[in-house]
Amino acid sequence: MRRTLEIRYGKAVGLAMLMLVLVAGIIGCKTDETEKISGNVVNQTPSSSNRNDEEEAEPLRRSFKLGFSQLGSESDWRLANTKSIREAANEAGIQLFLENAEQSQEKQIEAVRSFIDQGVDVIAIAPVVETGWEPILREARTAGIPVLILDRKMELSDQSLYVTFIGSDFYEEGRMAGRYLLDKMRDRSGEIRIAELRGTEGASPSIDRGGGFREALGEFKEMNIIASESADFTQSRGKEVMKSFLETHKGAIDVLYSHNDDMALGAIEAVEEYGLQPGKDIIIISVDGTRQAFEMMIEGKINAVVECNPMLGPNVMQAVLELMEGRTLPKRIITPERIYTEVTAEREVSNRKY
Ligand code: GZL
Repeated sequence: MRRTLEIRYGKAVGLAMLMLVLVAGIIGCKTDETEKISGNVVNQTPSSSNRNDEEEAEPLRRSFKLGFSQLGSESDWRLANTKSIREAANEAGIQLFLENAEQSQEKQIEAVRSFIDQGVDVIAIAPVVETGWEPILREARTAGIPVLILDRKMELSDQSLYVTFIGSDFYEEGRMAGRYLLDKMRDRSGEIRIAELRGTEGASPSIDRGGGFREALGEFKEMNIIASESADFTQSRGKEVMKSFLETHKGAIDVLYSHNDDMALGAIEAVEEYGLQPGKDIIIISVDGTRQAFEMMIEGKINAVVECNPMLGPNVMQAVLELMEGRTLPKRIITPERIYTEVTAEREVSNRKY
C-alpha cells in the first residue's frame, strides 16, 4: 500500500512539475506574441516587482511623435487651432513637434523635411495654400511616414499621398452666408451692392467660401458683388481694404461679406471712421465665430457669423492613435458647423471656446 502511495505521489509531483513548466512556457510565448503584435511596445516587463500578473501583461505604449506644420498665427482662429492641437497632444501623451511657418509655404516645406529627418511617426500639415505640395508629400511617403492634412485642403493629383483631411466644409460655409443674405434682404427691392474681403489668395477657405457664397446667390441678379479683394485673413489688412472700398464706392455699399472675423473687425473700424454704422448702414456677414465676433453681433455691428470650428485637436490625436494601431481612417473627417445671427448671439456667446 505504502509503496503504491509513494509511486502515485511521486508521479503526481512529476506531473505537477511538468504542468508548471508547460504553463510557464505558454505565458512566456504569450508575452513574446504581445510584443510582436503591438510593435511599439518598448518595455514589456515593468521594473517594479510588486506589479501583479494582469499589470505585467498590459504593455506600456511609448509616446508617438507627431510633427505638425502650422501655417501661421494670423488670426484668433489660428491661435485657437494651435492651442487645441497642443492641449490634445498633451492629453493623449503624444510628443508634438510644432513649427509655425508664419504663412510661408517654403517654411512649411522645410518643416516637413525636418520632421522626416527626425523620423517622426506621423506628419500633419495645415497648408497655407492649396497647391505645390506633391514633391514633399512624396518625400514623406518614401520615408514611410503617413501624412494628415488639417484645416485647409491641398490640390493633389494623387490622393494616396495623404491619409485623411480633418477640417471644415468651406464651400458649405459660403453657401450658409449666401442663404442668410437672401433671407435678410427678402423684403428689399433693387440692386444689393456687396463688397467681399477674401482670405489669403490660393487658400482653400478663400476659394471655397467665395464659391459657396456665389452659388447661393446664383439666380438673384439684384445681388451684385461690386468689390472683392484679398485681405489675407488679418485685421489690419481688413481695415485697409475696406477703407479703399468705401472711398472707391463713396460709401455706396449695402453688404460686406468677410471670409473671417479678424478682417470683419478691421472693416468695422473703417466703416465707423467713414461715418457709417456697421450692421445697419452696411450689413456685415463673417465666418469663424470667435468670441469677439459674437460680442460685435450683440452690439449690432455684425449681423451674422458662420461658425468654422478650430478645435481640431481631439480629432487629430484620435486619428494619430488609430493610425499607429494599424486602423484605416475615413478620407475626410468634417467638423459639423452652423450659422449664428444678432438674434441668437446673446444666448450662445458664453458657450464660445475661442
Ligand atoms: C479656416 C482657416 C482660416 C480661418 C481664418 O479653417 O483656415 O484661416 O477662417 C484663418 O481665420 O486665418
